[in-house]
Amino acid sequence: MTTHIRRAAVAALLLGVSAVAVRADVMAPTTPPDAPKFDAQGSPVFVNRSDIFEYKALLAYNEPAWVTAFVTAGKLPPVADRLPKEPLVYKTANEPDGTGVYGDVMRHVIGGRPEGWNFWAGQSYGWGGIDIGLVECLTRTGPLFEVNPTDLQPLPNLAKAWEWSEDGKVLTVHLIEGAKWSDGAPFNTADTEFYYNDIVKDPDVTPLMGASVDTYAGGVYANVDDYTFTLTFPTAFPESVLYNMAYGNFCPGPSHLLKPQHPKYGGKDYESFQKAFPADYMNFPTMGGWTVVEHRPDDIVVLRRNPYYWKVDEAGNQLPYLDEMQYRLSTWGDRDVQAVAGTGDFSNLEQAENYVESLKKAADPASPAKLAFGPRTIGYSLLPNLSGNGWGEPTADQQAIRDLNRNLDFRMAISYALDRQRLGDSLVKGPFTAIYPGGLYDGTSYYDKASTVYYPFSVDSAKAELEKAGLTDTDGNGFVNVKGGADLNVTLVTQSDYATDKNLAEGVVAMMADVGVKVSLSALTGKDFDNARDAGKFDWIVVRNGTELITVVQNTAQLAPTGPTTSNHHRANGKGELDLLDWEKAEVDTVTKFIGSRDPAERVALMKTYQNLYTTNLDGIGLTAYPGALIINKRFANIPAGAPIFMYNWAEDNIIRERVFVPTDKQIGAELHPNMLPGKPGDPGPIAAN
Ligand code: BQZ
Repeated sequence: MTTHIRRAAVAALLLGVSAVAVRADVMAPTTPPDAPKFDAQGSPVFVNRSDIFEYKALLAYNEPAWVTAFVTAGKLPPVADRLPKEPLVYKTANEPDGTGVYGDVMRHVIGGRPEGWNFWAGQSYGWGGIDIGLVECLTRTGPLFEVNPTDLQPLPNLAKAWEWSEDGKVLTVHLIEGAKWSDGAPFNTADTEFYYNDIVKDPDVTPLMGASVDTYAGGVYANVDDYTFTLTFPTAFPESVLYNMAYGNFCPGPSHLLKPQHPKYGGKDYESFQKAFPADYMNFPTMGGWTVVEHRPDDIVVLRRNPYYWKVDEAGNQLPYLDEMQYRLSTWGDRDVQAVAGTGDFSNLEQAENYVESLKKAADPASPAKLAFGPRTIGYSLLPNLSGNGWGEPTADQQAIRDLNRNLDFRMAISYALDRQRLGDSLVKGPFTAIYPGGLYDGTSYYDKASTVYYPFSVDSAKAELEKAGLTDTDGNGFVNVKGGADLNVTLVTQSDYATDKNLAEGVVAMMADVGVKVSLSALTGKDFDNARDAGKFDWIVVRNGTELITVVQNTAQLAPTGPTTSNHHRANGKGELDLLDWEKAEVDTVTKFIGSRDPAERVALMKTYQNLYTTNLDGIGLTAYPGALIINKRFANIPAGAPIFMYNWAEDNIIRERVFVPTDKQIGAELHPNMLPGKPGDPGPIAAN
């Protein structure tokens, strides 16, 4: 064996890759280069969960003076009667700028569009923080970025407490008592029971983020009383389910409106159920700080404060401090532009192409906005469709591509073909982007470099692996051919709402062409993209990664195809069959063990195994990773230091908007419905006191 091959073989063995897999003309897999040093501006003030809030009754409560006019007019009960027995009380010491004052508006700009308000039947509100401010969940994880790692557990929210049985198979959950929906109806276990048994467990209903029984480790739901329920599990202590009770998952809807529309309870059919509360239906009841009172399609969505919101500050001020939220319906790129210009108030600077311009504008002392970079948590992957048994109803040509996708040589060829440095530089030059092989991110708590296998850029290695996969250019036109002689032609689905997604996808098309693989781009807007992804209608897809590859403990089940619908690129076919490859079965086994483990050292070891399986087998093919920056108008107070734009959740959750305020002398008088409150469900808009 020549020295070169021997060296490659030894390197491969050290990395746990079979020496046989490495050939003389193929570059040996290695570990990824260290990410360029990039210090996040500002770091969190780490606290324990108990430092942030508690649940307790206060002697007296306050509300904005203009709201009292509604009480005087008999349109609202007194504020004390609108609050739960023990409201959630934010502690002043954890409010960066202390007790706030009422008034003003936060003006968001977003790229999505509301489809309707039935989040529980899969309708999108348009993202960008609309749903985060309306739909509250049993637990909360966004603010965990500032929680000491030694105290890391989901924060209570609508669930104020929980405990496990001795054997770890029964979780008892205690809801906040006496909280009300924004229309005054009681919040209780009628809502959680409907959510679990008639949304999550109903195979004909899919909530917006796809929560299924697998999200809750197969739990069986039972009510105990109006404010207590249990989940009984087949395995002991699946503690990760508490993370899966946060945003996007266990966020109950108002069963008093939803249930009558559900086919099981007299509703016409499932389609009517999904469409029962269209985007022009106003004042849909929420548990969030605000409620939608106006929607001008393609123009703006306006929310007004929820007078029954169940959170207060230590001075007894009912929250939120901000009376209004606006969501200008534009594009994601425009959000950055308007935030630095001061016509918008908030942006997650996540499209790296906008960094230089945004940094330049924000650097001006006269800039209306402040910009702060966080950790490198925005990452993109190319996901090959790994289903071989019909998920997404493939044509014969598409099936042939899936069969190739399931061949490691083919996936290695893709990785070797990608110059990830050039991909990152095509977005923005400088220390921002890092070569990302895929899997867990460098710089996050479970990352282990030695467990990470990286197939680096090498055109020759890519061509050699294509040949091993049976692909050669038989007609000499520069593109490899499938059996039967036609050019292999892969369709790559990407999201057209973001310049970054398209730019990366175009980079992949060009680099694959350089090694002789023809790739055609299919750029889809928001919902079409989400639908194509969830239905398996793609050969390859470029995705912006979710929180599970950053935090591991949030949405853990989505780290692998642990259930029929948990993976983004390998789901069960129409018969519910999931044809896992051997290494996928090993991933599932590793993730399932992690979910059931309460031993920190064991969990670290399991994630090293997971990372090695994922990157050796190229489950997803990483592209690039980079830090995001939070852009917030300077007039706002109580913005926590070091708040990342994305970690356990997006910044719209992380900064705790219900505690954000604008000092009176900085308020800009931009409310569109001053001194008005949400009307009754279905009313055409907000209402005045008189
Ligand atoms: C942040 C986020 C808040 C969804 C969405 C959007 C959808 C996806 C993703 C992000 C937008 C913003 O992301 O890009 O900065 O404001 O809304 O929800 O990309 O198309 O389906 O997962 O969160």
